[in-house]
Amino acid sequence: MSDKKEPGGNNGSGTGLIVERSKPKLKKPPMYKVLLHNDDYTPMEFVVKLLMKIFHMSQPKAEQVMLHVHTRGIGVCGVFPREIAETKVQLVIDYAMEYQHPLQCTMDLA
Ligand code: TYC
Repeated sequence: MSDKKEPGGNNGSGTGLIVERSKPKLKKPPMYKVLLHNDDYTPMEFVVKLLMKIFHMSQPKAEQVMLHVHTRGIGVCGVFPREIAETKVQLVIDYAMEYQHPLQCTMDLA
């Protein structure tokens, strides 16, 4: 007997019961890197404070990330689902603007 006319497959018993495979179709949300960009004007101490405040980094970790961005031009502050990444980017931009620093922050698919 052929299974061709049973799109969901059958159980070979001849009862016509369709066997459903129970593979969950839930997908993990796409994740985004939040990227900090270097510039020549924003003070190093300000960047460290911002990383501690917005990304909950320890001071040594924040100093490490700031120095990475300072020397390499760009660096990852964290990886988050889209809405959280968008919020972090806006918090960084708003905080920098409040103190009139030209610090730039963007996000990119991880
Ligand atoms: N380059 C800045 C300076 O020398 C420091 C800095 C680091 C600025 C990281 C932005 O994302 C940045 N004061």
